[in-house]
This record gives sequence, C-alpha cells and structure tokens, in this order.
Amino acid sequence: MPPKKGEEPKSLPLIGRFGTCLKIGIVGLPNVGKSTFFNVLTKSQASAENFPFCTIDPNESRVPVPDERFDYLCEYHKPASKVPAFLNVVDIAGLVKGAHAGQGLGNAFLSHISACDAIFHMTRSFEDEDIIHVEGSVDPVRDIEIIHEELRLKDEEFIMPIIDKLEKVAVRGSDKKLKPEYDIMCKIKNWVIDEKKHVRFCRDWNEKEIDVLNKHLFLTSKPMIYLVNLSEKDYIRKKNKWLAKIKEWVDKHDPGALVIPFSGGVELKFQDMSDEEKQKYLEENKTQSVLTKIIKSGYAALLLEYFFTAGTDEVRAWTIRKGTKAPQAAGKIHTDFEKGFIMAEVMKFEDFKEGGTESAVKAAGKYRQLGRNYVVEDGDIIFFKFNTPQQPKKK
Ligand SMILES: Nc1nc2c(ncn2[C@@H]2O[C@H](COP(=O)(O)OP(=O)(O)OP(=O)(O)O)[C@@H](O)[C@H]2O)c(=O)[nH]1
Ligand SMILES: [Mg+2]
Repeated sequence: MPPKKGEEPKSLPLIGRFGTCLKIGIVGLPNVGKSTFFNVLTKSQASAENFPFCTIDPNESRVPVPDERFDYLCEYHKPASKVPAFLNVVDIAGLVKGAHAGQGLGNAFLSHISACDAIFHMTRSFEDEDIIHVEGSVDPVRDIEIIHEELRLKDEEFIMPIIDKLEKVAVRGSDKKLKPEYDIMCKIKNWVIDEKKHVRFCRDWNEKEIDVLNKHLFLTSKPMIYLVNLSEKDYIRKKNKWLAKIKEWVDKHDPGALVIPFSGGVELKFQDMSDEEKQKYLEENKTQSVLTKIIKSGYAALLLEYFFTAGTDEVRAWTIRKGTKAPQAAGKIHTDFEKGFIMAEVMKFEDFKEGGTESAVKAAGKYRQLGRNYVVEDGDIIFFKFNTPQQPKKK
C-alpha cells in the first residue's frame, strides 16, 4: 500500500518517551481556567459512562477516549466487559514569569511538566473583572509567549551542563566516540539558546538527533495543543478578538499545532444540566461541547493510537504507539502473544461495519492474515494467532 498522505516516514523514530503510559499536562498562567477544564473533563466522562474511571490523585485522572467505533463494537457484541482507551491528564499549578528561576512554584511545577509527554496550553481570552489576571489584563498572545519563554529558559538551564560535560570528554578529553553527540548537542543549543526556539519547531531532526533529544526529553520538545478559554457568548458565536491573533502566532511559531476554542463556563453549565436541558441548549444556541475533540486531539498529540479486540467476552481498545508492528501490538495483550506470534488476522473497522458480520468481511476478501512486518493501524480489529510457548519438560 502506498503511504497515506501526511504519514511520517516509517524509518524515523518519534520524539518523546517510549511506551504507551503517557500523559498530557494542563499548563498555563494562574487563574486561566486549568482546573475548571480538568474537572469538567474528568467529571463529564466519569458520569457519562460507567467505565472504570480512576482519579490517580487529585491532580491526575484517566479520561476514557470517546470513539464511535468502540461504541459500535460494544453495541454489536454486547460484551461482558468494555475497556476503552484512556487519556491520562494532569492538572498542573499555574506558571508565572520567572518560574524557571524559582518564582511561584518554580521548579516543582516545571518537574511536573517534565513528567508529562504533551501539553494542553490553556490561555484566557475571556474578560471578567472578578477573576484576577496575574498580568493585569487579558492578552493571550503575550501569555503564550510568557509560558513559552519559561519552558525554553528551563531547557537552556539543562542544555549548558550537558554541553560542558560532553566538551570535557569528547573535545578536550580522549573519548572521541562522543564527538557526534557533542556536535548534535551544539546544534540543539544553537536552536534553543541562540535562536530562542522550541525544539519541536524544527521539523527535520534526523534519526541520530532524535536519539539524543530522546535522552533528555526537553520541555520544549513536547507537543502542544492550544486551548483558548472563551466567555459563553464568544464561544457560542465563535468569535473573539484574540482568536485570529492566536492562530496567526501559532501558525508562525509552532506550525501544525492545534488551536481549539473552548469555554470552561459553557462546559461547566452542561454538567449541571439534564440530558434534555443540554439538548435544548445545544439546539437553541447552535453549539456543541468541544470536550470530545480535545480528548481525541490530546491522545493523538501523544502519538498514541489503538487497535481493537472484540468479542462477546470483551470489547477492548489497546493503546500502542504509532508505527507499532503486529508482534509488539500482540505483546500488549500478553507477552506470550508476542513470543509465539504467528499472524494477525485483521479487519478494518469500516469493512466490518459495511459487511455487518465477520463472515461478510471474509466473503468480500477483506479479512486479511498479516505477518510480523505489518504496521498496525488505528482502529484495526485484530485476532492474533500464536503458539503457546513450550513448557520445559521435566525429566
Ligand atoms: N468567567 C469565566 N470564569 C472562569 C472560566 N473558567 C474558569 N473561570 C474562573 O476562573 C477562576 C480560576 O479558575 P481555575 O480553573 O481555578 O484556574 P486555574 O488556571 O486552575 O488556576 P491556578 O490553578 O491557580 O493556576 C475561577 O474562579 C473560575 O471559576 C470561564 O470560562 N469563564
Ligand atoms: Mg488550578
């Protein structure tokens, strides 16, 4: 199959932590609506569905990722157990100017971001005299720049000692093997410190550079989604004087990043409404909640996706990193599946929905048996075949 449009070249490793237990942190100035967002996100999902919902601690939660394909499979199989994919979200305390040097919660706060793999960057675009703005006035572009600069300065602080250490051994010392790593760190320094840019703004890091970046997981390498907190009125009319300016800024500096208008006030309102009241409100105002879009975007920003296993026992979404091959995907279910991997029997969700049954998909020749080099795609419905590992015989 030819690669799909927009797909990353398969050979290039991904920037970021390896693994699937990744989290997204909510970052922004104080009092911009981060905790309000965190609460509506976790509560709405918790009450809407009877999934095993889990608050990890007051500031961290797992939010089920809404997915119509998952719902369809559950409706079809009526399984005893349903396990959707989850997005791990962390509410982080407000960041102020000077945080990198210890202002506000300072370093504690920055280490919380460090533990996250992507960022929901919340900005305030609503006017409300009763809600104190730490910078004295509403100006989300200025606020975005403040946060960006704090994160960059923190990376700056990390980069210099790494360079000094490498220089000692690779340039002045005898360990010339480390020279390539030193050169790469110099390029990173040039980008982040001299050019004052975030790591992720550069789109053409090569494989070796990504290896070095992944050793250090700099704050500015984490993907960002910009959430613009609007008043109810602006959210409904989809207009706000800052929206275009924010979009312009992001397109210029952080191209490709998403800007999502949001309203903490509106989402809070929905929580107190019955289903009928909410429906009425949505119709009257020709609006809708944006939480599903935000959750899905957050999950995608972590470079995660999932495949399904589906039957009457269980319908389940299994989280994998983009680009995962079939045996490793099988290993998510059980290590024996990976060790004894024979093949993956794969149906595309759309083919299953169209055919109506598994036999119809088979009859249409769309039920495929794929080997160890198959790169699993988001939404695949998979049945793995594997050899049970032999137990060593007792003598
Ligand atoms: N008018 C209005 N007020 C909001 C909105 N979202 C949050 N607020 C109010 O803003 C104040 C701060 O909200 P929080 O969600 O606690 O803000 P935060 O960003 O978590 O603040 P820190 O944790 O202190 O950094 C609260 O009084 C909220 O009720 C909104 O969309 N509209
Ligand atoms: Mg808060």
